[in-house]
Amino acid sequence: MQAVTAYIGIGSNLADPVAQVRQAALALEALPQTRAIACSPLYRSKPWGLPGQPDYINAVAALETTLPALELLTQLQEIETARGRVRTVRWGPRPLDLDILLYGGLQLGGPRLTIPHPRLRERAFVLYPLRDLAPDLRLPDGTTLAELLEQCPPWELERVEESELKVSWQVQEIPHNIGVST
Ligand code: A4P
Ligand code: MG
Repeated sequence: MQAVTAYIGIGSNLADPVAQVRQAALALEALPQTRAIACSPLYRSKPWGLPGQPDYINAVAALETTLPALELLTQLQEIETARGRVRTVRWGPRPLDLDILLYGGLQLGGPRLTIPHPRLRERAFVLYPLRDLAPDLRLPDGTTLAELLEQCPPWELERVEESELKVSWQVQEIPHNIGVST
């Protein structure tokens, strides 16, 4: 299988979220059949969906992988479980949440997996780190990231200071077309 570029949303709001995101980046780097390309800067964001929980730390990672999408999801869920994730309340607090945001040009609506991620378009904590990695990105339906950003101000989103960070990858320039490769 030809390698596909996948974007993974990383989120944490429990148990030292900055460290959780850093560890998650390392775990993604170690996935089989996968090469880590880049990790965005980290952002602090107010909880979306369910108020009254701690602030989140969010980032997005770009991977090149030959894992099929469902197999990638299984691997991500194993990483979440290893980080102590217990699924209780939807949108509730969690030490680690890993979402497949995009998987090449794939559009999928299955019982276990929806790609692009169904709430991608309305979440500043996903769109701004995606812009850091791939400003010219297009969704499989042709919508540009720039169009989505226009509709989604960076409300209650702030960059985490460099001094708080120890993520292993540098942000790199990513080729323009990877968001639509298959
Ligand atoms: N699933 C379907 N599509 C996908 C996909 N593209 N990637 C299924 C990952 N999983 C996908 O997810 C429930 C089920 O979604 C999975 O079993 C999988 O088969 P989950 O992780 O078990 O539960 P969840 O995360 O509570 O639900 P959900 O709907 O995935 O929530 P979200 O959308 O991940 O939101 N606020 C801030 N500021 N930052 C955050 O990161 N995250 C959430 C979680 C809520 N509020 C937040 C943040
Ligand atoms: Mg999730």
